[in-house]
Amino acid sequence: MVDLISAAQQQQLDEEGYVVIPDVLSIAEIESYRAQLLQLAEAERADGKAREHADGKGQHVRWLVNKGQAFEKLVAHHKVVPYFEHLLGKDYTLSTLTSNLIYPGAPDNPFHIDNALGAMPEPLPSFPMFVNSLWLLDDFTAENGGTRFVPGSHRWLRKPPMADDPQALCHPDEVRLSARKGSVFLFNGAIWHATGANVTDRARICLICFCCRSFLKPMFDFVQHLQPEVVERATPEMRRIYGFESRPGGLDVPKGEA
Ligand SMILES: O=C(O)CCC(=O)C(=O)O
Repeated sequence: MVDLISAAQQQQLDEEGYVVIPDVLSIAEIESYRAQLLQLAEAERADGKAREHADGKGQHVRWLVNKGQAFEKLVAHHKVVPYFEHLLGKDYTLSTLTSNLIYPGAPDNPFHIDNALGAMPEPLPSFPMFVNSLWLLDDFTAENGGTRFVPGSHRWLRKPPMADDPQALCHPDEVRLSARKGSVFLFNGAIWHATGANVTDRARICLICFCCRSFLKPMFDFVQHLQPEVVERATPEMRRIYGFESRPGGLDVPKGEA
């Protein structure tokens, strides 16, 4: 049974560019994902394979569906899929499934917009191309690295200032996400956003499920790089989200080479 988006949420998505979906993850799921991510992050640091950012105070653990079966539950979660469909069309695909660990001492990061939007000429497209979702494994606050973002900035069709411009670290209309763990912060990838500084003594962690329109090139090539058992377990909906139905091809293939 699919949960429907309310008219107020649709309006908020259109005008403000984001929504917080409450109570997506249970306490047991939150604790289990958080512990798994901390373990994976530590192992990747020990192996010299860590994907660090924010002066080494931030870390991404990527390719999650190949690193634990529990992460597959995020791919087609019934409480979140309707939002992606609403914004990106029913044939949307997964671009990355990753995570962001923001450790104590992390600084404010400069604003960015997601993926290919940063390389496109202005004005940016006026319809959503990419939709990001952060699955909160801690309460997010203004102190612990709650995401900084400028509500409604997707409607400006402009890129944020370059990272070395002081205005990339401060906008008069910016807010810092304050939301409960277990909720999902879902937003148009064209919103100006960034991780905030963590001035507490505990890591702030989220899972990230980032999706795009089916005609765009995803950041991760799931079709090529998923473990065979992950593909085997995938439902038809998950296969479509992984991108198995949006590969080049079709009828117009050179003779003798099909
Ligand atoms: O973890 C966060 O607060 C923000 C993540 C982010 O900026 C992104 O996924 O593009």
